[in-house]
Amino acid sequence: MQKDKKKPVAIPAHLIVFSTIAILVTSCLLPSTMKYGKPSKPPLIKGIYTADPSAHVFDGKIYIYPSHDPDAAGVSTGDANSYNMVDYHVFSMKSIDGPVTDHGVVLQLADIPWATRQLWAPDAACRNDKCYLYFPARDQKGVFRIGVAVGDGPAGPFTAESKPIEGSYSIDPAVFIDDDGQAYMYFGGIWGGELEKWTDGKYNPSALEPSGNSPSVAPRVARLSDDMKSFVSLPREIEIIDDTKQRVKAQSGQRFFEGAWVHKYNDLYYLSYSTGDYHQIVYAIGTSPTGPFRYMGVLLTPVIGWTTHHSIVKVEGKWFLFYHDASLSGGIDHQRCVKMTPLTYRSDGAIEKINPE
Ligand code: FUB
Repeated sequence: MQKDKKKPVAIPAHLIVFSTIAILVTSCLLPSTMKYGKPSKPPLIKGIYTADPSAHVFDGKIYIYPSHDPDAAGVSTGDANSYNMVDYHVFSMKSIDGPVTDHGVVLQLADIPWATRQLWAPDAACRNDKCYLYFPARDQKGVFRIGVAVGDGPAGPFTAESKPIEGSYSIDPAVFIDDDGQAYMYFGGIWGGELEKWTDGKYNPSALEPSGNSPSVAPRVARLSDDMKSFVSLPREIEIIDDTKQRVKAQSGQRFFEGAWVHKYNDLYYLSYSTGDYHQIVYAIGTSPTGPFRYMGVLLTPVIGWTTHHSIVKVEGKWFLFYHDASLSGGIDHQRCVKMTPLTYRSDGAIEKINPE
Protein backbone atom coordinates (compact mmCIF):
# COMPACT_ATOMS: atom_id res chain seq x y z
CA MET A 1 0.00 0.00 0.00
CA GLN A 2 1.32 3.42 -0.97
CA LYS A 3 2.27 5.47 2.07
CA ASP A 4 4.09 8.54 3.27
CA LYS A 5 7.54 7.39 2.20
CA LYS A 6 8.08 9.45 -0.92
CA LYS A 7 10.70 12.18 -0.49
CA PRO A 8 10.03 15.54 -2.20
CA VAL A 9 12.37 16.24 -5.11
CA ALA A 10 13.18 19.87 -6.08
CA ILE A 11 12.44 20.41 -9.81
CA PRO A 12 13.78 23.57 -11.55
CA ALA A 13 10.99 25.97 -12.63
CA HIS A 14 11.93 25.97 -16.36
CA LEU A 15 11.60 22.16 -16.42
CA ILE A 16 8.14 22.36 -14.84
CA VAL A 17 6.96 24.86 -17.52
CA PHE A 18 8.48 22.79 -20.33
CA SER A 19 7.02 19.49 -19.11
CA THR A 20 3.58 21.01 -18.48
CA ILE A 21 3.45 22.24 -22.09
CA ALA A 22 4.67 18.84 -23.33
CA ILE A 23 2.01 16.97 -21.30
CA LEU A 24 -0.79 19.27 -22.53
CA VAL A 25 0.24 18.94 -26.18
CA THR A 26 0.67 15.16 -25.92
CA SER A 27 -2.61 14.54 -24.11
CA CYS A 28 -4.53 16.51 -26.76
CA LEU A 29 -2.99 14.43 -29.54
CA LEU A 30 -3.47 10.99 -27.95
CA PRO A 31 -6.73 9.03 -28.09
CA SER A 32 -8.33 8.95 -24.62
CA THR A 33 -7.47 5.26 -24.00
CA MET A 34 -3.77 6.12 -24.27
CA LYS A 35 -3.62 8.94 -21.75
CA TYR A 36 -2.29 6.62 -19.02
CA GLY A 37 0.20 4.49 -20.91
CA LYS A 38 -0.72 1.97 -23.54
CA PRO A 39 -4.33 1.06 -24.39
CA SER A 40 -5.88 -1.10 -21.74
CA LYS A 41 -8.30 -4.01 -22.05
CA PRO A 42 -11.72 -3.54 -20.43
CA PRO A 43 -12.09 -4.45 -16.74
CA LEU A 44 -14.16 -7.46 -15.66
CA ILE A 45 -16.14 -5.33 -13.21
CA LYS A 46 -17.23 -1.84 -14.28
CA GLY A 47 -20.20 -0.83 -12.08
CA ILE A 48 -18.11 -0.08 -8.99
CA TYR A 49 -14.38 0.30 -8.32
CA THR A 50 -12.85 -2.99 -7.21
CA ALA A 51 -9.34 -4.20 -6.33
CA ASP A 52 -7.36 -7.07 -4.77
CA PRO A 53 -9.30 -9.88 -6.49
CA SER A 54 -9.13 -13.27 -4.79
CA ALA A 55 -10.59 -15.74 -7.28
CA HIS A 56 -11.71 -19.31 -6.54
CA VAL A 57 -13.84 -22.03 -8.10
CA PHE A 58 -16.59 -23.08 -5.68
CA ASP A 59 -19.49 -25.36 -6.69
CA GLY A 60 -18.30 -25.27 -10.32
CA LYS A 61 -18.52 -21.47 -10.59
CA ILE A 62 -15.82 -18.79 -10.49
CA TYR A 63 -16.17 -16.45 -7.52
CA ILE A 64 -14.25 -13.19 -7.12
CA TYR A 65 -13.74 -11.61 -3.69
CA PRO A 66 -12.35 -8.09 -4.20
CA SER A 67 -12.00 -4.96 -2.12
CA HIS A 68 -14.59 -2.27 -2.93
CA ASP A 69 -12.81 1.03 -3.55
CA PRO A 70 -14.59 4.28 -2.63
CA ASP A 71 -16.83 5.84 -5.27
CA ALA A 72 -15.83 9.39 -4.33
CA ALA A 73 -12.66 10.51 -6.09
CA GLY A 74 -11.81 12.99 -3.34
CA VAL A 75 -10.37 10.52 -0.82
CA SER A 76 -6.73 11.31 -0.19
CA THR A 77 -4.02 8.85 -1.12
CA GLY A 78 -0.57 8.46 0.32
CA ASP A 79 -1.25 8.07 4.02
CA ALA A 80 -2.50 5.39 6.35
CA ASN A 81 -6.06 6.78 6.31
CA SER A 82 -6.53 6.41 2.60
CA TYR A 83 -8.20 3.45 0.95
CA ASN A 84 -11.06 3.84 3.40
CA MET A 85 -13.29 1.03 2.19
CA VAL A 86 -16.53 0.19 4.03
CA ASP A 87 -17.98 -2.97 2.50
CA TYR A 88 -17.43 -6.04 0.33
CA HIS A 89 -19.29 -7.32 -2.74
CA VAL A 90 -18.94 -10.83 -4.16
CA PHE A 91 -18.95 -11.48 -7.92
CA SER A 92 -19.36 -14.72 -9.87
CA MET A 93 -19.01 -16.05 -13.41
CA LYS A 94 -20.42 -19.32 -14.78
CA SER A 95 -17.49 -19.58 -17.21
CA ILE A 96 -14.21 -17.74 -17.60
CA ASP A 97 -15.46 -15.70 -20.56
CA GLY A 98 -19.04 -15.39 -19.32
CA PRO A 99 -20.81 -12.36 -17.83
CA VAL A 100 -20.03 -11.28 -14.27
CA THR A 101 -22.81 -11.26 -11.66
CA ASP A 102 -22.61 -8.84 -8.73
CA HIS A 103 -24.12 -10.50 -5.61
CA GLY A 104 -24.26 -7.13 -3.86
CA VAL A 105 -22.99 -6.15 -0.42
CA VAL A 106 -22.14 -9.30 1.56
CA LEU A 107 -20.49 -7.70 4.60
CA GLN A 108 -20.18 -4.11 5.79
CA LEU A 109 -18.05 -2.27 8.31
CA ALA A 110 -21.06 -1.27 10.42
CA ASP A 111 -21.79 -4.98 11.07
CA ILE A 112 -18.28 -5.95 12.21
CA PRO A 113 -18.21 -5.52 16.01
CA TRP A 114 -14.45 -5.04 16.39
CA ALA A 115 -13.52 -3.11 13.20
CA THR A 116 -13.31 0.66 12.87
CA ARG A 117 -12.10 1.33 9.29
CA GLN A 118 -10.34 0.21 6.13
CA LEU A 119 -11.77 -3.06 4.86
CA TRP A 120 -8.79 -4.06 2.71
CA ALA A 121 -7.97 -7.09 0.57
CA PRO A 122 -10.13 -10.13 1.46
CA ASP A 123 -10.06 -13.84 0.61
CA ALA A 124 -12.52 -16.70 1.01
CA ALA A 125 -12.55 -20.44 1.59
CA CYS A 126 -15.35 -23.01 1.72
CA ARG A 127 -15.52 -26.25 3.70
CA ASN A 128 -17.86 -28.03 6.17
CA ASP A 129 -20.88 -26.73 4.15
CA LYS A 130 -19.92 -23.18 5.12
CA CYS A 131 -17.93 -20.42 3.46
CA TYR A 132 -15.56 -18.06 5.24
CA LEU A 133 -14.68 -14.52 4.26
CA TYR A 134 -11.33 -13.37 5.68
CA PHE A 135 -10.60 -9.66 5.79
CA PRO A 136 -8.24 -7.08 7.36
CA ALA A 137 -9.46 -3.98 9.16
CA ARG A 138 -8.25 -1.63 11.86
CA ASP A 139 -9.45 -2.42 15.36
CA GLN A 140 -10.49 0.03 18.07
CA LYS A 141 -6.84 0.90 18.75
CA GLY A 142 -6.28 1.62 15.05
CA VAL A 143 -4.15 -1.51 14.55
CA PHE A 144 -4.72 -3.83 11.59
CA ARG A 145 -6.07 -7.29 12.48
CA ILE A 146 -7.64 -10.07 10.42
CA GLY A 147 -11.23 -11.13 10.89
CA VAL A 148 -13.44 -13.90 9.62
CA ALA A 149 -17.11 -13.86 8.68
CA VAL A 150 -19.20 -16.99 8.05
CA GLY A 151 -21.81 -17.60 5.33
CA ASP A 152 -23.95 -20.49 4.07
CA GLY A 153 -22.56 -20.31 0.54
CA PRO A 154 -19.84 -18.68 -1.58
CA ALA A 155 -22.01 -15.68 -2.47
CA GLY A 156 -22.65 -14.83 1.19
CA PRO A 157 -23.99 -12.89 2.98
CA PHE A 158 -21.39 -13.29 5.74
CA THR A 159 -21.71 -12.71 9.48
CA ALA A 160 -18.58 -11.46 11.21
CA GLU A 161 -17.25 -13.09 14.35
CA SER A 162 -17.26 -10.77 17.36
CA LYS A 163 -13.43 -10.51 17.56
CA PRO A 164 -10.55 -10.67 15.11
CA ILE A 165 -8.68 -13.98 14.80
CA GLU A 166 -6.54 -14.30 17.91
CA GLY A 167 -2.87 -13.84 17.09
CA SER A 168 -3.60 -12.16 13.73
CA TYR A 169 -2.15 -8.84 12.60
CA SER A 170 -1.37 -6.79 9.48
CA ILE A 171 -3.31 -7.21 6.20
CA ASP A 172 -4.04 -9.24 3.07
CA PRO A 173 -5.10 -12.72 4.25
CA ALA A 174 -4.95 -15.51 1.64
CA VAL A 175 -6.10 -19.02 2.47
CA PHE A 176 -4.78 -22.16 0.78
CA ILE A 177 -6.14 -25.65 1.51
CA ASP A 178 -3.64 -28.39 0.72
CA ASP A 179 -4.56 -31.79 -0.76
CA ASP A 180 -4.38 -33.35 2.73
CA GLY A 181 -7.11 -30.96 3.95
CA GLN A 182 -4.88 -28.71 6.08
CA ALA A 183 -5.74 -25.02 5.60
CA TYR A 184 -3.09 -22.30 5.85
CA MET A 185 -3.45 -18.55 6.09
CA TYR A 186 -0.75 -16.35 4.54
CA PHE A 187 -0.86 -12.68 5.47
CA GLY A 188 1.00 -9.41 5.86
CA GLY A 189 1.93 -6.20 4.14
CA ILE A 190 4.52 -3.57 5.07
CA TRP A 191 4.22 0.26 5.38
CA GLY A 192 0.43 0.96 5.53
CA GLY A 193 -0.09 -2.73 6.33
CA GLU A 194 2.20 -2.48 9.42
CA LEU A 195 3.97 -5.84 9.06
CA GLU A 196 7.42 -4.41 9.90
CA LYS A 197 5.98 -3.35 13.28
CA TRP A 198 5.40 -7.00 14.25
CA THR A 199 8.83 -8.51 14.89
CA ASP A 200 8.53 -11.68 17.03
CA GLY A 201 4.75 -11.32 17.10
CA LYS A 202 4.85 -8.14 19.22
CA TYR A 203 3.58 -4.74 18.09
CA ASN A 204 6.13 -1.93 18.08
CA PRO A 205 4.49 1.14 16.50
CA SER A 206 7.79 2.87 15.83
CA ALA A 207 9.57 -0.05 14.10
CA LEU A 208 10.70 0.65 10.52
CA GLU A 209 11.24 -1.50 7.45
CA PRO A 210 14.80 -2.91 7.46
CA SER A 211 17.18 -1.36 4.92
CA GLY A 212 20.15 -2.23 2.69
CA ASN A 213 21.43 -5.78 2.83
CA SER A 214 19.39 -6.74 5.90
CA PRO A 215 16.88 -9.52 5.27
CA SER A 216 13.54 -8.12 4.14
CA VAL A 217 10.32 -8.55 6.08
CA ALA A 218 8.46 -11.62 4.79
CA PRO A 219 4.82 -12.75 4.88
CA ARG A 220 3.51 -14.87 7.73
CA VAL A 221 1.87 -18.29 7.59
CA ALA A 222 -0.31 -20.00 10.20
CA ARG A 223 -2.29 -23.25 10.16
CA LEU A 224 -6.07 -22.80 10.45
CA SER A 225 -8.26 -24.88 12.75
CA ASP A 226 -10.76 -27.38 11.28
CA ASP A 227 -13.56 -24.88 11.85
CA MET A 228 -11.52 -22.32 9.85
CA LYS A 229 -11.97 -19.63 12.50
CA SER A 230 -8.71 -19.65 14.44
CA PHE A 231 -4.98 -20.30 14.17
CA VAL A 232 -3.69 -23.60 15.52
CA SER A 233 -0.06 -22.57 15.15
CA LEU A 234 1.66 -19.29 15.88
CA PRO A 235 2.15 -17.21 12.73
CA ARG A 236 5.63 -17.85 11.35
CA GLU A 237 7.73 -15.67 9.05
CA ILE A 238 8.25 -17.37 5.68
CA GLU A 239 11.77 -17.63 4.26
CA ILE A 240 12.14 -16.34 0.70
CA ILE A 241 15.62 -17.22 -0.56
CA ASP A 242 17.50 -15.51 -3.40
CA ASP A 243 20.14 -16.83 -5.86
CA THR A 244 22.87 -16.43 -3.22
CA LYS A 245 20.91 -18.76 -0.88
CA GLN A 246 20.33 -15.84 1.52
CA ARG A 247 17.02 -14.34 2.55
CA VAL A 248 15.88 -11.74 0.01
CA LYS A 249 17.39 -8.39 0.94
CA ALA A 250 15.42 -5.35 2.08
CA GLN A 251 16.82 -3.12 -0.65
CA SER A 252 15.85 -5.37 -3.53
CA GLY A 253 13.09 -5.48 -6.11
CA GLN A 254 12.50 -9.06 -4.95
CA ARG A 255 11.36 -8.08 -1.48
CA PHE A 256 7.85 -8.82 -0.22
CA PHE A 257 5.53 -5.85 0.12
CA GLU A 258 1.95 -7.22 0.38
CA GLY A 259 -0.62 -9.49 -1.26
CA ALA A 260 0.79 -13.01 -0.72
CA TRP A 261 -0.94 -15.83 -2.62
CA VAL A 262 -0.11 -19.55 -2.61
CA HIS A 263 -1.18 -22.13 -5.18
CA LYS A 264 0.01 -25.63 -6.01
CA TYR A 265 1.13 -26.79 -9.45
CA ASN A 266 2.68 -30.20 -10.17
CA ASP A 267 3.23 -30.85 -6.43
CA LEU A 268 5.18 -27.62 -5.94
CA TYR A 269 3.99 -24.63 -3.92
CA TYR A 270 4.08 -21.24 -5.61
CA LEU A 271 4.20 -18.16 -3.36
CA SER A 272 3.48 -14.98 -5.33
CA TYR A 273 3.32 -11.43 -4.00
CA SER A 274 3.40 -7.73 -4.77
CA THR A 275 6.69 -5.83 -4.50
CA GLY A 276 4.84 -2.54 -3.82
CA ASP A 277 7.05 0.37 -4.83
CA TYR A 278 8.76 -1.85 -7.45
CA HIS A 279 5.26 -2.34 -8.93
CA GLN A 280 5.67 -5.97 -9.97
CA ILE A 281 4.12 -9.26 -8.95
CA VAL A 282 6.88 -11.82 -8.44
CA TYR A 283 6.95 -15.46 -7.38
CA ALA A 284 8.97 -18.07 -5.54
CA ILE A 285 8.69 -21.87 -5.44
CA GLY A 286 8.95 -24.33 -2.54
CA THR A 287 8.36 -27.96 -1.70
CA SER A 288 6.35 -27.26 1.46
CA PRO A 289 3.37 -24.92 2.02
CA THR A 290 5.28 -23.19 4.82
CA GLY A 291 8.47 -22.67 2.81
CA PRO A 292 11.26 -21.96 2.36
CA PHE A 293 10.52 -20.60 -1.11
CA ARG A 294 13.17 -19.92 -3.74
CA TYR A 295 12.76 -16.63 -5.62
CA MET A 296 12.03 -17.29 -9.32
CA GLY A 297 11.24 -14.01 -11.05
CA VAL A 298 8.63 -11.55 -12.25
CA LEU A 299 5.13 -12.78 -12.97
CA LEU A 300 3.37 -9.48 -13.80
CA THR A 301 5.08 -6.27 -14.94
CA PRO A 302 3.77 -2.86 -13.73
CA VAL A 303 0.14 -1.93 -14.34
CA ILE A 304 -1.54 1.47 -14.64
CA GLY A 305 -1.69 2.83 -11.05
CA TRP A 306 0.51 2.44 -7.96
CA THR A 307 -0.74 -0.86 -6.57
CA THR A 308 -1.55 -4.20 -8.01
CA HIS A 309 -2.66 -7.33 -6.18
CA HIS A 310 -3.47 -10.69 -7.68
CA SER A 311 -4.68 -14.26 -7.34
CA ILE A 312 -4.07 -17.40 -9.41
CA VAL A 313 -6.80 -19.96 -10.04
CA LYS A 314 -7.30 -23.09 -12.13
CA VAL A 315 -10.54 -23.15 -14.12
CA GLU A 316 -11.40 -26.26 -16.12
CA GLY A 317 -7.76 -27.30 -16.44
CA LYS A 318 -6.43 -23.86 -17.43
CA TRP A 319 -4.74 -21.30 -15.20
CA PHE A 320 -5.67 -17.63 -14.86
CA LEU A 321 -4.26 -14.55 -13.17
CA PHE A 322 -6.72 -12.07 -11.66
CA TYR A 323 -5.25 -8.65 -10.81
CA HIS A 324 -6.17 -4.98 -10.69
CA ASP A 325 -5.09 -1.73 -12.26
CA ALA A 326 -6.40 1.84 -12.14
CA SER A 327 -7.47 2.14 -15.80
CA LEU A 328 -11.22 2.46 -15.11
CA SER A 329 -10.69 5.70 -13.18
CA GLY A 330 -8.09 7.02 -15.62
CA GLY A 331 -5.22 6.31 -13.24
CA ILE A 332 -6.56 7.26 -9.77
CA ASP A 333 -4.59 4.99 -7.42
CA HIS A 334 -7.42 4.28 -4.99
CA GLN A 335 -10.12 3.67 -7.63
CA ARG A 336 -9.08 0.41 -9.20
CA CYS A 337 -10.64 -2.30 -11.35
CA VAL A 338 -10.30 -6.07 -11.65
CA LYS A 339 -8.84 -7.76 -14.72
CA MET A 340 -8.09 -11.33 -15.70
CA THR A 341 -5.64 -12.94 -18.12
CA PRO A 342 -4.45 -16.51 -18.90
CA LEU A 343 -1.27 -17.72 -17.21
CA THR A 344 1.17 -20.15 -18.83
CA TYR A 345 3.76 -22.50 -17.29
CA ARG A 346 6.92 -23.46 -19.09
CA SER A 347 7.94 -27.13 -19.09
CA ASP A 348 10.42 -26.46 -16.22
CA GLY A 349 7.60 -25.12 -14.02
CA ALA A 350 8.51 -21.43 -14.45
CA ILE A 351 5.66 -19.02 -15.21
CA GLU A 352 5.76 -16.95 -18.40
CA LYS A 353 6.05 -13.27 -17.52
CA ILE A 354 2.80 -11.36 -18.16
CA ASN A 355 2.77 -7.84 -19.52
CA PRO A 356 -0.61 -6.42 -18.51
CA GLU A 357 -3.04 -5.21 -21.15
O1 FUB B 1 -6.89 -2.37 -1.25
C1 FUB B 1 -6.23 -1.98 -0.07
C2 FUB B 1 -4.82 -2.47 -0.09
O2 FUB B 1 -4.18 -2.02 -1.27
C3 FUB B 1 -4.66 -3.96 -0.12
O3 FUB B 1 -4.89 -4.58 1.10
C4 FUB B 1 -3.29 -4.05 -0.64
O4 FUB B 1 -2.93 -5.32 -1.09
C5 FUB B 1 -3.28 -3.00 -1.75
O5 FUB B 1 -3.78 -3.48 -2.96
